[in-house]
Amino acid sequence: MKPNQPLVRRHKKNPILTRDDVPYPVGTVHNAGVVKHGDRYVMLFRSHTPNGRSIIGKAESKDGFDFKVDPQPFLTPAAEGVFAEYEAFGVEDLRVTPFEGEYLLTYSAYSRHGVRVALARTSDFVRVERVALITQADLRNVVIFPEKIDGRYARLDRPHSEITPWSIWISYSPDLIHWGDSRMLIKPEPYHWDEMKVGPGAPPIRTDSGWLNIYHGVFQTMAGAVYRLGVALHDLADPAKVLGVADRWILQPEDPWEVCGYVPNVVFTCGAVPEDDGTVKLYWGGADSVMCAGTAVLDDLARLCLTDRREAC
Ligand code: BMA
Repeated sequence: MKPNQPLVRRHKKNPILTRDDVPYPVGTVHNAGVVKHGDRYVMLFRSHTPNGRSIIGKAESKDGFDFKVDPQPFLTPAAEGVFAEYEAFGVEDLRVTPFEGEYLLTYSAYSRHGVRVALARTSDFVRVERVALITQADLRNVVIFPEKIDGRYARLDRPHSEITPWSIWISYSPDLIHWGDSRMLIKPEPYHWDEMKVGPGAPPIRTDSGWLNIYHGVFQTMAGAVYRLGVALHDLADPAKVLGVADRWILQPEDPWEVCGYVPNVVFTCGAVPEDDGTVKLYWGGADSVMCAGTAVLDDLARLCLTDRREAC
C-alpha cells in the first residue's frame, strides 16, 4: 500500500445526508448510529433544532449510502417521568447495537444536571422503550458490545477526571441497568493526534483477530480542537485486554464539509456496519453539520492496530 493511501475510502456522493433532506426544521444532520435491519440500513442521526437543542431523526436505505428521512423525528426528549428531567436539554449522538434480535440504543441525555447516557431498546425502529439512565453526569459516550462477555453485558465508556482525562474505560452489567467492575483501558497519548481526548465511537465490531474499536481522538490547536478517528483492537474473550492501539489516525477532516461547518475540523463517528465481504461501512458527522460515509477493509484496520502500535495507557 502507498504510504498516504487512505484506509477509509470516502463515498463519492459525500455528504450522503444533509439538512436539505430532512422534512422538518433542523440546522444540522450528524453523528448517526447506523445498523442493518433486515434488508435495510437504518440511520439514527442527530440534528440541532433551530433553538440549538438536539433530537434524533431516522433515515432508511437499501444500499447504505442513499438514505430517505422519515417525516417525523425518531426520538425527542421524553415528556414525562425521570427521563423527562434528564433529557430536557436534548438527546444526542445515538449508538445502535444489534443484540440477540433486538437493538440497544445508547444516547447522551442533556439537562440542567449535566450530560449522562440513557439506554433504550427497539426491535422494529418504530416503538422505542426507554430502559434506564446508565451513567451519572458528566459522561457522554457509551457503546455496548453486541454479545455478552462471560455472561455479562459489556460497554466501552468515557469518564473524565483531572488525573485521567477523557479516557476509554470498560464496564460490565448483569442486567443492562447496573454497571460496574470498571477498568481504564486507553488514555490520550501526549504529543499525538489524540493527546487531549479519546472516546468510543462506533459499537465494537467482532473480527477474527479481536474486537475492533473505532474511536475518536481530539487534538487542541491554536485554531480550536481537531476531531479524528482511530482504531484499537481488544481481545475477543476478554476485551479489557487491549491487543493494540494504532499509532496513526484512520480518518481526519479533509473534505470541505468536514473542515468547515457548525463546528470546524470534525469527523465524529457513532456507527459502522460490518459486511459479509469483510468490509465495513463507516459513517461520520462532518463538522457537526452533515453525514458522510466511507468503506474500509476490516482486516486492514485490525492489522494496523497490531503492526503500527502505540501504548494504550
Ligand atoms: C463532542 C460532542 C460531539 C461533537 C464533537 C465536536 O464533545 O459534542 O457530539 O461532534 O464534540 O463538536
